[in-house]
Amino acid sequence: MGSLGDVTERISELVNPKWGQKADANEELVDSALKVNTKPLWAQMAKLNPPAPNPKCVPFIWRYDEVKPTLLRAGEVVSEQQAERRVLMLVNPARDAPFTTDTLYAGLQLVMPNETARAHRHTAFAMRFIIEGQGGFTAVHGKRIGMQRGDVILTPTWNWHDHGKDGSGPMIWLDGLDLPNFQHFPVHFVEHFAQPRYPADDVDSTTSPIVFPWSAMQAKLDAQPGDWASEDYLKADGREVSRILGGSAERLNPGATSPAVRETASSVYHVVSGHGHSDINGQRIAWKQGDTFCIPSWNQYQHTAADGLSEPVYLYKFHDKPMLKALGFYRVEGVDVETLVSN
Ligand code: GTQ
Repeated sequence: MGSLGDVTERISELVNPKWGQKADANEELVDSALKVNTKPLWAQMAKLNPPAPNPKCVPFIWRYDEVKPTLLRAGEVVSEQQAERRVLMLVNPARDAPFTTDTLYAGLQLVMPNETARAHRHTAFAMRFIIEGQGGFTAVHGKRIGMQRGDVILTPTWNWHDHGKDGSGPMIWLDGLDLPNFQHFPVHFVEHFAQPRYPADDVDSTTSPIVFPWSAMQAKLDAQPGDWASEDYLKADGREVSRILGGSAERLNPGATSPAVRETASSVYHVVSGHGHSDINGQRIAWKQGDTFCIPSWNQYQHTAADGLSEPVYLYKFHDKPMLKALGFYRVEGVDVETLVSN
């Protein structure tokens, strides 16, 4: 602690700096700025206003064959009580969890027979793509939904949800959540229900607004003309599935290539069936059924189905377009910015 005189002296120095004490005027200026908790913007202008979107995350693929053995082992080693959710997070090699891209989180979740992933609710929004298994179900706010391979099931913000499984063998699905948002917005929290399961009744997946059966999605894709087709997952009234995350599925006939896209949105893709490759910013990534790969913002991407397949390739993806559009952050290369500005 200094004396009152010291404090008065220090305040007087801050309010009335004596310039020209240091040979380097710039260094003196920066020192002085730091003393009053400020920093010159001009030293960081290009970093804060970069010439192009600059995601930290990099394109990456998680091969199902490589991840699944560890996930199944977790089913033996980690009990349902130990793990509120038994998930292997898909962590981008350029960042730590929860970043799959800079805005999206993905994880592979496993439930074993007669287990309960206990009921909770949280601010984060989830959309799940069912990869494999029989007899799995998720209960969302009192509605129990049977899981079928290829279905997309939503867990809207703040809805109670628990997961379970009857029958034999593992149930595995891909979780997509907006968890990276909460690194910036400190608004995310969870509440646990008093019992492991929230009371629920069975519902018909074909009429539930939070289930998108694969059979219906495939029929829509197949009804479109052309070697490449894309369909959004939309609510009955045409809106995106949430204000944060959206989703779509694509069909690529054997040998077909999708249009090249470069957008500010990022995506997590999952290969529903077939095999092929994606060219992502000049890097070629080969994939097959079960694999999951990510495309960070502004990385140009284009998919190609392998030649000589007897069936089309189907891809699922979730993305952050609804959130970016709501905030006015969505841009796609080649589209005139002026038209977007007037929206
Ligand atoms: O199933 O509720 O992958 O709360 C991450 C957080 C799944 C879930 C995740 C979650 C869940």
